[in-house]
Amino acid sequence: SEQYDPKALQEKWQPRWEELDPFRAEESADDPRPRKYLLDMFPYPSGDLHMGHGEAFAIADVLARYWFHKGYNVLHPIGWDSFGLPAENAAIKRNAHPAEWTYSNIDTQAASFRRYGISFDWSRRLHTSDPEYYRWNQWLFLRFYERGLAYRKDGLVNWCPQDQTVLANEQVVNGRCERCGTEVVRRKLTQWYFKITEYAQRLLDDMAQLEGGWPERVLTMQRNWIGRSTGADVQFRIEGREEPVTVFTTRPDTLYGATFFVIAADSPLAEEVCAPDRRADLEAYRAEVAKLSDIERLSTEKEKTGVFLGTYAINPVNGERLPVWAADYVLADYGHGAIMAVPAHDQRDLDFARKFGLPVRVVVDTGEPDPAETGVATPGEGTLVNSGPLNGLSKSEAIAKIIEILEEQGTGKAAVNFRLRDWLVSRQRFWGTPIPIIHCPDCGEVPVPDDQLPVTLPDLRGEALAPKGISPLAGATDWVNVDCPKCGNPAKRDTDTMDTFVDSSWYFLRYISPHHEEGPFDVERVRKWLPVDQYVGGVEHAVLHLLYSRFFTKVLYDMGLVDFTEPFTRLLNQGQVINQGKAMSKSLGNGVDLGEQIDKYGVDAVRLTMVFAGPPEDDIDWADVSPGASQKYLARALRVMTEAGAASEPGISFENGDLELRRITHRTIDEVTRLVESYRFNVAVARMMELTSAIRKAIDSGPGAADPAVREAAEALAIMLSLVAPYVAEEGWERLGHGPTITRVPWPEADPALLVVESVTCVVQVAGKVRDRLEVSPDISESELQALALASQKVQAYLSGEPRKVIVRAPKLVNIVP
Ligand code: ANZ
Ligand code: ZN
Repeated sequence: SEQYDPKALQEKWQPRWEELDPFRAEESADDPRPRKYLLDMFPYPSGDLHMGHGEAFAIADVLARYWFHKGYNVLHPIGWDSFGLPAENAAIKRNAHPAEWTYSNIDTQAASFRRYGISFDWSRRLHTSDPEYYRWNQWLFLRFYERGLAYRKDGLVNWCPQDQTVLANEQVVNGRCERCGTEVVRRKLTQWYFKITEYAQRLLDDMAQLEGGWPERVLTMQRNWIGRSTGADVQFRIEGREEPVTVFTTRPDTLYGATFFVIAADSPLAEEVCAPDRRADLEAYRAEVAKLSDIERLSTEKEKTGVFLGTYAINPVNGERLPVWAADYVLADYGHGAIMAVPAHDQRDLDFARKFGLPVRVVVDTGEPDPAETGVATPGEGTLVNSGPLNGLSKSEAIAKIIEILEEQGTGKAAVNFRLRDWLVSRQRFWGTPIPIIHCPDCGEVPVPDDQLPVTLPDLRGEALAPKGISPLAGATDWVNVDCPKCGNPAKRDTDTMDTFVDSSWYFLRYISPHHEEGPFDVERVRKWLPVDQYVGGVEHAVLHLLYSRFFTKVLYDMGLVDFTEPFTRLLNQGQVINQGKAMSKSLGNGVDLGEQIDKYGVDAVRLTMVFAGPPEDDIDWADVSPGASQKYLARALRVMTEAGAASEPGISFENGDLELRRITHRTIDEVTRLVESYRFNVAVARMMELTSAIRKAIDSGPGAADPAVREAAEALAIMLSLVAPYVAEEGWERLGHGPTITRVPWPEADPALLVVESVTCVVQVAGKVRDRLEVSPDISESELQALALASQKVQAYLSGEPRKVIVRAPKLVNIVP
């Protein structure tokens, strides 16, 4: 039938694609095509695909399909990030195993992806919850362990009371759990960490490789997250303590302005230096601080609190005795957990000094009023005063000078500090990768030998998974109790599982050889495909997944397993799909279901709507777009292809076709190519729509459907349209007499001869004398030409006021009678 029935087309072409398998990436070295690796952030299997997936995958598929047409050997894989809490919570609720929920959702999503017509190489499908995958998480963990990059320490960690597990710093957003929004509290626990801090400087430096390829805002977020500060480490003696205490300061120039000293209340140092008669006060205060969330602690609104510890620190440059306080506004895990307080030039210190009546001494004259009176600190530039050898210097001169002095004295040195903390990777939950370590009473931490990997999860379900604050694995006694691999005595497995961000930190390497058994990936093959040419995904991963993947890549580089240091050459962050100006949510009742939209309008109309809505980075408000209009457009497009197909044969020469339509076609090819290459996909779609109208016009009121130019235009349209509406494109291509599939047909080339816009020279006379020559289009109208001629400066010079008469002979002559 010639009617547009989206569902019929989907049911016709989906099995054909499966049979023809046109999207398989070729591994053979004989394949001469250059390679391209296009990667979508892999989905988490929580239910069916949603509108956000619909957008992200439709956008990425424009590029994948374009590259296939351009003759690249494209790798466009798919898999599932299938460990994680939602599966576990669902399992507890239904008294089931998390795998049931997980794999049934994966099946649902896989079927939806197939219907959605995304050009995946399905042969590389992976699931991170498969033992054949997580075995290599364990293998990598052990390699990190051997290199000192995985280690266990106790300390204060972020704890989510709702999810009953620890969180990495990156998973705490504004003091709340990134996943459930509950306020995070601090707990003292022994946990596993990856030493990402060892790579802080390289993570910063290598961003130079990403300039231009990654959105600037993601680079800025990573830079801020890594948070490099320069300044000095300064050593203060504390009365009654052997070892000096080091503080990190970005303002060593203000050292003479230090009037007190503050230690993080929750750091062990506070306890250690506290005078006996202050112990009780400190204990009470620490109990108060422990109740606070980080949100409260860091709030600038919050009144400053603290306790005097009954001891003094000695300023290394002038011997002054500074009272030592414990306070919550100094954080235990930043810098060295202690500071020199300079109230005149630091607002937090000033608030504290005013609250507790501590002195304020200006050491940098900034020309502003006295902070002691105004309550406003003066952190800016100025001239040093009250500072002995620094007096009269500028801030930067003083910083250089004081560092020199401290280095001479042996009491300090220039220092760099990073905000980045080590990555806490252990979790007290079930549905993740078991940590491959055995704890032996005699041997301590013993790695599980490589040939005993994977350590698979025990079979726990339902109630056994309920959060208890310790890992559910601890309850699986048969699993926990093992013989020590070293000494053979009874020992216990580590019962924590890995943060699922470990899984996603290297999955893009596993796609190259998803069933490889000799290592996490085939090193030789990876060399041929990586780094990823284009990564597409949401901006919410800016400092989580994207930072961790960069870190993993650098470690793998150091291990000699990869030959590049950045995994993703280009990154595209698509916008969100919202509705009525707001994020979709159950409570607002403004959710839109992808499956329902597809049932109603068809896959192609939904995909085209997603791509046409605006630049890929922008949010799409579903209330502002019209999938119905997209569907009507696709019906029109299919109709012109059908009519062109019925009126002429494939393979005819286009040379003698209607010149006007040929010009439009080639101009469209030229523009669409450039628009796709520059990621302006929405404008590319607009050009395709214009071409469709031009074909319609040529059929109805031009040279007619049989003209070769109509076929040429319709064939080009089919190929270009296949980037956004693959089903209509396949059907149109077939009706144009081609087959078996459009997916690998070469991208049309614009003929430069047809891009030249011809022009003619128009002579402009004033009173019979030639005064100007204009280059104009041969089909310019008389009124346009008259306006152009009168606007000419050269002509105006010979006119005073309105001419008496203008004679226009378009396009060649204008004669003006002044
Ligand atoms: C003295 C000083 C004088 C400071 C001054 C600032 C201004 P960034 O830029 O974020 O690295 N600091 C150091 N360790 C701290 C901790 N554990 N908790 C809270 N604050 C801490 O900030 C570095 C500055 O933050 C350091 O420089 C220190 O205060 C404070 F006019 O030292 B400054
Ligand atoms: Zn042992």
